[in-house]
Amino acid sequence: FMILTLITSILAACGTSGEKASGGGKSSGDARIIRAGIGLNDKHPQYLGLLKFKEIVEKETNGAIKVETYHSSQLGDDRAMMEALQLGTQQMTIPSTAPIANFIPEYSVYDIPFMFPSEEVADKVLLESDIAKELLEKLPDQGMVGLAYWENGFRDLTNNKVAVSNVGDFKNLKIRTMENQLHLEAFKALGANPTPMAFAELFTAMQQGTIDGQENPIATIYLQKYNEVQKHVSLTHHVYSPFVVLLSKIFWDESSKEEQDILVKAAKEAGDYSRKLNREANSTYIAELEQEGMTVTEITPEAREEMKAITDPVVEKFSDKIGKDTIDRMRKAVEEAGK
Ligand code: KDG
Repeated sequence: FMILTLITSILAACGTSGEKASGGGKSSGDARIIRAGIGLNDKHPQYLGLLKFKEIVEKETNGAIKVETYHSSQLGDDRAMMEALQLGTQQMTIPSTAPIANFIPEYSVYDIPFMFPSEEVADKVLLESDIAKELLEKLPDQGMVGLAYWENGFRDLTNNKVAVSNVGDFKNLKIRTMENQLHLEAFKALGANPTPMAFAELFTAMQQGTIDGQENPIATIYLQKYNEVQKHVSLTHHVYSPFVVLLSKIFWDESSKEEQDILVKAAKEAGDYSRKLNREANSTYIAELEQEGMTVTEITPEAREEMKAITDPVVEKFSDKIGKDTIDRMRKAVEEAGK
């Protein structure tokens, strides 16, 4: 299967008439092609946002740039897709910030538990602060260009063993985390038994019981049908996950200034659209999950404080890697945004 996937993606990267794989493989007329892949499925607001991006880009470039969209990890997991962007064999992907930290350690500032207190604050920081912008500006050194921040959202915990409401309940829970060192360590500190895993493998792992649970925003839990393989959801909101719209720097450099402006504007507009959809549906999804038989547990502010106190030393451990200055500036931006 792996070999087949590899051959398929090499063929696709080369285009039908065998042009070089740099930037966008030209295959339909003279249009340059953006192959855009995500891990989530075609019901998720992220995919609907991607379709909006496609619509805007194709219209505003008069078809000079075409966007091909792939969901459900059809082009690979977050890390593999970012590597493909670096090589220029894929042009676009929209990962959570967490796996970006494997390329740029400063991104782990977004992995600090309980950094953002609300969606409003997250919006102000991500869309307006200098520090958030500077983090995007670190991407070109890694062969990628950050067009905009989108929303994955506050992450909540699901599992099959216990309705988690307190720190003690994490004990020995086998939890899948994203491929991110800080997440892994934070769950260890909470007493869980975490293991990193690609998103595409998650459903089967829960189904087969090789793990007890996972953590993702409500939209993902509902739209990926995790209720079919999970009993409990706890509204821990332990971290706010931004998405970053990433473009291959090779494709970016081959685009005119005008096209670059269109790409950025389209990413921003589609991001607003996706964010709105994500938020509108949230309370409906929670009610639906309950109706489907899951227990839904709210977390008290005291319990959340306790979780924060336990994970704070982990943050301390990572502070050199992330950069003390980056952490301080992010905290200041959060404070400012909350005023
Ligand atoms: O499309 C984005 C997903 O691949 C991913 O980032 C989802 O948050 C996610 C996870 O848990 O892997």
